[in-house]
Amino acid sequence: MQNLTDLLRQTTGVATDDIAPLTKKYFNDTYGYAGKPVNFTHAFQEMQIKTKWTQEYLSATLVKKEKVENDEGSAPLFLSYADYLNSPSAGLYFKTSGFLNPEIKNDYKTPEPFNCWYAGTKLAPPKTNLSWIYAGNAGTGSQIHRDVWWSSAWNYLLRGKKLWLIYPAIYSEAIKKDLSAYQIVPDQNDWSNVINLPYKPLTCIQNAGDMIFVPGDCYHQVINLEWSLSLTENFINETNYDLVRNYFRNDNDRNNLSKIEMIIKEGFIEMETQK
Ligand SMILES: O=C(O)CCC(=O)C(=O)O
Repeated sequence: MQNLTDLLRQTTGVATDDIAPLTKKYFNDTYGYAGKPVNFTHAFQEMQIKTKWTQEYLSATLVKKEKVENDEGSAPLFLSYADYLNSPSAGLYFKTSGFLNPEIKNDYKTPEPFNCWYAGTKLAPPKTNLSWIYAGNAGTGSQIHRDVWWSSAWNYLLRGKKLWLIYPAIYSEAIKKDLSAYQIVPDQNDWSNVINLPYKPLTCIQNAGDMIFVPGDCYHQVINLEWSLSLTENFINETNYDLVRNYFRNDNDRNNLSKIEMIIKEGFIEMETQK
């Protein structure tokens, strides 16, 4: 790890902010509207799920078989959380998909700064759930990507350590044309590729209890440095609706575009009534 920490000193860090509590106004004014990535190191240290979500609890609750990524190149596996924990294969990355079961969803309340107009819409029940739980050993992680519908995300780490490489939005067009040039293959003995990328990412090591905000227009790659368990949710609200609308405009599906436009309108009306 020493090698990596030394190398990261040669990069620009993701902003860290030790404010607590985090209000919606402060978040929107400082990071949300500006689309600035940040690591909140204090505001969420005490989230109850950090202690409640033990291996025993998650094994008893996450019983649905999920498609688990396997870095050993074999076909994807379908495993419950307990199956995943019992698997001898070290390179599995367990990610929930689809709706988190209600029991798990009721274990936490989305922090107010990250309220989501799509998740909260009264127009029709959301078709997809934008919440995921991830668990994986050192070396597993998420390849370089932008988030679903170009929405923004918060990622809360319950256990472990993650390395984040987040590219400022200005590089997105160039990165999109040459994604593989930005894909780092983790090597615990040699992290030099982190500083040899064509465009330089902002970097950050996320520790348990930290919450990272990733704006929807930033490509990012995440590598687990230890066994890690995290909860992540995407959101659409007054800070980023325009980006999401652009995603649907580019997608050429008039039906989806008109649905998201109705959700945006509903979001603004809701905001007005809360004033
Ligand atoms: O924790 C991870 O693997 C990365 C999460 C992430 O980037 C995402 O959900 O978009």
